[in-house]
Amino acid sequence: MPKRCAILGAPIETGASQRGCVMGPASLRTAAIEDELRALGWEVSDLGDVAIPPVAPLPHPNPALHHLAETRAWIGALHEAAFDASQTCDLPVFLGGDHSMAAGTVPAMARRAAAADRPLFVLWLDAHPDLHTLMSTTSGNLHGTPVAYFTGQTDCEAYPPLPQAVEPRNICMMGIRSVDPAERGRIRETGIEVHDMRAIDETGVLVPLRAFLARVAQAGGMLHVSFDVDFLDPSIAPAVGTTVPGGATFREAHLIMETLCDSGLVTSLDLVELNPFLDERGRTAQLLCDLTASLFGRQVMDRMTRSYL
Ligand code: 4U7
Ligand code: MN
Ligand code: MN
Ligand code: MN
Repeated sequence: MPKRCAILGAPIETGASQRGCVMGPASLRTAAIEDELRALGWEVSDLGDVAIPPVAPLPHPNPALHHLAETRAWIGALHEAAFDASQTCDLPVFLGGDHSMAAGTVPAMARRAAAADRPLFVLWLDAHPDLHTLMSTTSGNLHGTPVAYFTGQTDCEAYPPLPQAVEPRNICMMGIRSVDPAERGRIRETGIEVHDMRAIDETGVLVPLRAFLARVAQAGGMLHVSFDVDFLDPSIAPAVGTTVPGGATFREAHLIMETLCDSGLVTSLDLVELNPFLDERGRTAQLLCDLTASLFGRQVMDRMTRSYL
């Protein structure tokens, strides 16, 4: 029986510092993501884009916050739509949209996992830990806050009530290379596993990834992958508003996706922060599409065994 995938667009850009992520889902569809996954033997249904009604401004004690009311509405709408999408398939793919959308998708996947009596694990591929609370962010850009919210930190009360928090020990971050002081403290307090770019230089991507996947398998967990375009080096992925030098290479990123495929553990995926306004002839959208294909089973050469350990 073919495995089923649902595609859900999340054209949200109110969490980012620059405009353009609203075009992310359209750009990934133009790169033919649906056809690619179908060619790999998956049954794919495109559920279209989520939308929100107009909202009134929401006051907040942190005057730096941008677009709190819209972002809050997006989080609520995405939570419901992502949960519904996950009920129709094995592996929903959420097309972003800025990373504040993970405040909708990840809690929805935690709710789905809890209903199946399984723990949710999160692989966070990003230059940033996105661990600001609504009080600690100084930029006020809410795409820097989803991890604080879905791990149940205080000072995120202006977001919708969290039905199901993600355990910090079930989160693994890779690619990190830009951490603000408040986030540094929160990583220490929560004990979230962080493999910064120096660690990846030292061990490669497979050592920490295999150890994490073994933990997920051992616990019988579901696995959500949140892929921020700025995880990649800006030289191969220019279409993002928050580029940081020294990111993952083309092969490091594909090897992660190929290994995730072999593990058979991934149960949902975010593709976030793609800003097509900043792209060069669609190359970042194309790369993101190819990386997704690797996660869904595309191989350079057929392999007899597909072991990830
Ligand atoms: B992204 C930042 F200050 N930490 O809070 C902030 F460095 O979803 C960046 O990972 C946040 O792209 C980046 O504005 C959010 C900054
Ligand atoms: Mn703004
Ligand atoms: Mn991010
Ligand atoms: Mn980032």
